[in-house]
Amino acid sequence: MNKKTTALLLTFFCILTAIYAQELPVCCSENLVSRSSFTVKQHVSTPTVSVDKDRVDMILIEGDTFSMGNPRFADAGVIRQVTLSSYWVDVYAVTNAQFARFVEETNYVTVAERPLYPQDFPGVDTALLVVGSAVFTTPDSDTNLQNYLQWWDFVPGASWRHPEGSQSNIIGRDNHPVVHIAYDDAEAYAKWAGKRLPTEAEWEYAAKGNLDLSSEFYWGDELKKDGSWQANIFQGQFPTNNTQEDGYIQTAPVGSFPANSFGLYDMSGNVWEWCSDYYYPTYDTKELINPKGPNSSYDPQEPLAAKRVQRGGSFLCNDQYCEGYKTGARGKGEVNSTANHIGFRCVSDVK
Ligand SMILES: [Ca+2]
Repeated sequence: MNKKTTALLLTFFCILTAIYAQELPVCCSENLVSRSSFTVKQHVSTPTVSVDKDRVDMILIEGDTFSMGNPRFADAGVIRQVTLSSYWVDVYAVTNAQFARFVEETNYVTVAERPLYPQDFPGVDTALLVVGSAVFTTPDSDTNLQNYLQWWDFVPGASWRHPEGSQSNIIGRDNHPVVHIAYDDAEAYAKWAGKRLPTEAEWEYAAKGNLDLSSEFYWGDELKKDGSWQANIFQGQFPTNNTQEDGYIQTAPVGSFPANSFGLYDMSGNVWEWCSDYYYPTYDTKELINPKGPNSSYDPQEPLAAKRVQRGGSFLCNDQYCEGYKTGARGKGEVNSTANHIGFRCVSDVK
C-alpha cells in the first residue's frame, strides 16, 4: 500500500472513528498514529503495598498523598498534591491470553474488528470501508519526524488477533500485552473482570512508586541501570533503525523488564496504557482528592476529538521522538483510535 493510499485511509479512518465518537472529523495524534497463562512472579513487598493470595495478579497500594506532575512536560507542569484512597492495581498489562478469555466468554468484538456499514457512511466509496488498525511500519529511509504517516500504516485486518495485519497472529504471544485496543474495548474488559481502568492519578502514583519523584525515569536518573535496560523502548535512529538493544523490536512479554518499587511491571515502555480521565492540557489544581479528571476532553492540537489519557509510552519511545516513557509524561488518544502499541491494565477499589 503506497503512502498516498495510506494517508487517505488513515484520514478516512479518523473520520470514521470521529463519526463513531459523534465528533466532527479530525485526524490523529502522535499516539494513534493518534491470569491465566503466565506465572506470577514473586514481588518484593514494601511498607506501602501487599499481595493478597486471592488477588495474585494485583497489588494493593495503600492510600497516600503524592506530588503529581512534572515540569519537564508542558501539559504535566502543574504540580499538585494529590491524595488517593487505597486501590488494587494489576501487576502486568492485560495480556493476549487474558483478553482472549474475555472474548471467548463474551463474544466481544473490538472497535478495530467491527464492520463498517455503507448505510452509516452515505456517499463514501464502499471500497474505503475497510476494517483494520494502525501498524508501525519502518520507513525505507530517514524521514521528517513531523509526519507520522511515514511510519504509521493503516493495515486492513489488523486487530488484537492480528497485530501486524491479517497475515499475522498471536501464536506464541500469549504473554504479550494485548494491542489495538480502543478505550471502549479496555473498559469492556475491565467491567467483565470486575475491575475498572485507573484514573491518571492512580496510574501515575503506581508508576512512581516510592522513588525520588524528580528523577527523569521511573527507576532513577540513569537511562540504564547497572548497564541494563529497564523498559522496552526504541534504541537506534527513530524510525528507520531499531537496534533492538533491549532485545525487543515490538512488544515484549509482560514482566520482561525489572519491576518498579511497588512490584509493578512495564509501567514504562512496551505499550501505552489507557486511563479513565479525559485529556486536558493541564491539571486541575482544585481537584486533589481521588481526582477523576475533567468532564470532557480538550486537546489544542485536535480540539474536536474526544480523547482519553494514555500513560507510560511504548516500544516506540525514545528521546528523538517520544519521551512518553519518562516520569510524569502524558499521552492522549482519540477514544476509537487503535494501534499496535496501545494496551491497558486495570485497577479495582478496596471493598
Ligand atoms: Ca525495544
